[in-house]
Amino acid sequence: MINQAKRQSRRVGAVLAAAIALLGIYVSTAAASQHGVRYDGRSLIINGKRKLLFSGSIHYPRSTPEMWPDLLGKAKRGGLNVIQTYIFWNGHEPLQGQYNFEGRYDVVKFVRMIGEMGMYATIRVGPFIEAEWNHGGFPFWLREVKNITFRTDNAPFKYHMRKFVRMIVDMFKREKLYASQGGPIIMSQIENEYANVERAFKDSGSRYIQWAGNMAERLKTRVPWIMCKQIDAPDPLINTCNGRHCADTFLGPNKPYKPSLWTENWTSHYTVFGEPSYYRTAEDIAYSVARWFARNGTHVNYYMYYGGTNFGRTTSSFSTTQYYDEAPIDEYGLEREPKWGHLKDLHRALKLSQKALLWGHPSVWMLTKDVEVCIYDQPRNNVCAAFLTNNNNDNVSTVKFRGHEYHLPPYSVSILPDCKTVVYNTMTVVAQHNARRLVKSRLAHWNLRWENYKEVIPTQLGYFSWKPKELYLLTKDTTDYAWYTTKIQVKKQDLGFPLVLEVASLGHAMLAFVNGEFVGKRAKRRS
Ligand SMILES: *[C@@H]1O[C@H](CO)[C@@H](O)[C@H](O)[C@H]1NC(C)=O
Ligand SMILES: *[C@@H]1O[C@H](CO)[C@@H](O)[C@H](O)[C@H]1NC(C)=O
Ligand SMILES: *[C@@H]1O[C@H](CO)[C@@H](O)[C@H](O)[C@H]1NC(C)=O
Ligand SMILES: CC(=O)N[C@H]1CO[C@H](CO)[C@@H](O)[C@@H]1O
Repeated sequence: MINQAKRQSRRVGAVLAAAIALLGIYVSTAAASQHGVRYDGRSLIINGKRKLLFSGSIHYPRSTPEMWPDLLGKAKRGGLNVIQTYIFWNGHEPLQGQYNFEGRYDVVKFVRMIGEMGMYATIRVGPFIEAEWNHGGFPFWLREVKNITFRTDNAPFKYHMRKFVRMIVDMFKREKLYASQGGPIIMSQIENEYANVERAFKDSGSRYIQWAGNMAERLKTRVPWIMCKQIDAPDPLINTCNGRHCADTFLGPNKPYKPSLWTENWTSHYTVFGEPSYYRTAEDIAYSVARWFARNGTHVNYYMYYGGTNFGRTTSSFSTTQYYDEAPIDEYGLEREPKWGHLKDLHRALKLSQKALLWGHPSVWMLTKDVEVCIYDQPRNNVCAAFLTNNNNDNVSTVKFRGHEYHLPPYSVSILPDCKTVVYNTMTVVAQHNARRLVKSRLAHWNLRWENYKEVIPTQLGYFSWKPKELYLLTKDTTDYAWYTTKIQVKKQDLGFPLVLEVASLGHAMLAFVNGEFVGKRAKRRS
């Protein structure tokens, strides 16, 4: 829609020389009338147009602004038309009232760049985001607010949440970044997988989720708000699916007039220390995405499309600094083949089926005990697209469909954009394979100056306490380390008995010293 605005403005410019002054007026008046995002049971409708949406997560603080144009370009060439990101509160407000929107945290620049590339953006405000991010995105100071309880019907929490969400929304509005203003943002998310904790909060939890939905709606972005994994998302918010196989696990939108949106389809898994990295094949991802579109889906998001790097201390406990290296774009910003290419081919096949998918009539039936047919049909306009799913994990299925014979590889979906020709099969990878080889950089050898990152280790905080203080409270999230020292006088008559140092909680890891001498260590494994 950026392109559309540009094209229109060029026309205006041809008629009137004072185009620049006029552009502003044109955009703002047009915004009020035709721009905006609506939805119905089939899809999102962006500025009056239905679209199939292929979205990928790229988190701005997990790469540098210098990398963004290249990453976004690769995403676009991979067939994506939406970029999804979380908003990272503790990066933006590390100290209460002191904001940071610079460098890797320049989210306005990031979103604007997405628009300039002709793509849309989805903004997941949270503000609790999890995201394997330090403290799930909450700034440490929030915890010190009197009487606060996070993510429930608690007045101090709601006060701070609303304040932050409003600040972010106002900023995007000021920069005219919502689709309703001619910008790229087509959706925003409030909260995040709240259903995981809702039951623990009982009534207060459901009151909170209603409040969060209403609070978000009142901010009047004129683009839809969503809640992921939240079956009771209040109207008009859309409940969306997160998972690996949403076509077969999602219970569906909670109202018939809401579309099926998939906000997190895990392309891999984040890596944790001490465990091998998780691998998900291109074929398996393609299978579940093809099935999703076969069964009424119109929006998918790859989590992550590019994971990047957890710089400094931004990662959550146990997660490595390398985030989703197995995504279609690896940590270094290189296409990971055949994942990137196989998904690009999938997007092309789905786009060829777009007319049928968005306007056709869906029907589903079993052709044999293993083969499911999903078609989208509009005989009047001669439009038809079909998906043939072979659910047999071991064997090829040979079937007849509309007078033609098809050999369907095991565990695969074939896409027939004209209900006749197979243009894509999820098991048949034609994208080239590649491998990453690490070689010493000539540049690095030659003239690159390395710097050490030094974490300041506090020596004395001058604290005295009868009990060890909680680390987080003590260090205010400036470091992950603390020394606890204590003095024990051993009486003469006890000498000769074995002395035991007992520590009730280790945190993640502990080194113990007695009289300055190292006596042992313990590290907890991830639960
Ligand atoms: C915190 O809660 C206590 C007990 O409910 C109440 O007495 C106190 O006024 C509250 N403090 C603040 C700052 O809200
Ligand atoms: C797709 O949507 C149609 C119309 O809302 C519905 O009848 C059908 O059951 C849906 N198909 C699946 C697989 O959920
Ligand atoms: C695949 O075919 C073989 C040979 O006909 C058969 O024994 C096996 O049960 C089949 N596997 C499945 C999952 O149907
Ligand atoms: C909705 C869905 O598919 N959720 C699954 C996501 O994956 C985890 C394991 O990685 C499952 O436990 C969930 O059921």
